[in-house]
Amino acid sequence: MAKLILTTFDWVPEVPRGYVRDLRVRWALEEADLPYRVESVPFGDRKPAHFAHQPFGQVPWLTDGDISIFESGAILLHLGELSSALMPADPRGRSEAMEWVFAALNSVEMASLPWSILKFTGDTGDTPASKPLDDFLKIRLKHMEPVLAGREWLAGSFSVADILMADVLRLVDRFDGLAGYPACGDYVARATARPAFAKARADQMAHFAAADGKSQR
Ligand SMILES: N[C@@H](CCC(=O)N[C@@H](CS)C(=O)NCC(=O)O)C(=O)O
Repeated sequence: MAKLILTTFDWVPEVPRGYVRDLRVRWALEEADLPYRVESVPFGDRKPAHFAHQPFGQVPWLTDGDISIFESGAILLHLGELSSALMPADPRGRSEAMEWVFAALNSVEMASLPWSILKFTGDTGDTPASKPLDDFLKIRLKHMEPVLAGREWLAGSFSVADILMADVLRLVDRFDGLAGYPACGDYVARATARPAFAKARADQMAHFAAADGKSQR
């Protein structure tokens, strides 16, 4: 039986499928070829046991034996300790990977998520309320563009930093937000062409599709 257990929702609506953050964890597990299994918690009726693992009632979380970890970034850093396919072995490469993990989540996703939420609602980004969010994201992309034009992967070799950065930018790309940033677009295309991403995405889509029609919501 697999020691690593990834928990996600049993079902989500169509729109977020392919983008639920368990995909980041699946992607890392597939890259590292680590055995794991997936368990589900109700999307609708979130029980105290769910909040005991994820205090915000969200997903994903990962258990590794008696360790339970929430936050996709923390989970990927934990997995990085288990496989050199996810984290450079040399100290400089490791610190570069870690800084880019935080940059993905704390500098880029901080700007991309509010922007994406607006896009989900159909906002065009040019209203007085949404323009500052549009500008905030554009500043981040403007600075990511030369970084990604100059390297294949963020920390030398492919790492958990690339899984997080590519997944963050992928959601921007979904709403054509990378149109003026070709290096960012090429990076997302390069990352998502990896077989481990394709497997992770297909598995997530199959997981949620399998629940369609069941009456647990
Ligand atoms: N910072 C958290 C965010 C987790 C998150 O936003 N999860 C979403 C799915 S991608 C969720 O559970 N949404 C349902 C909700 O917020 O109620 C992480 O990276 O793990």
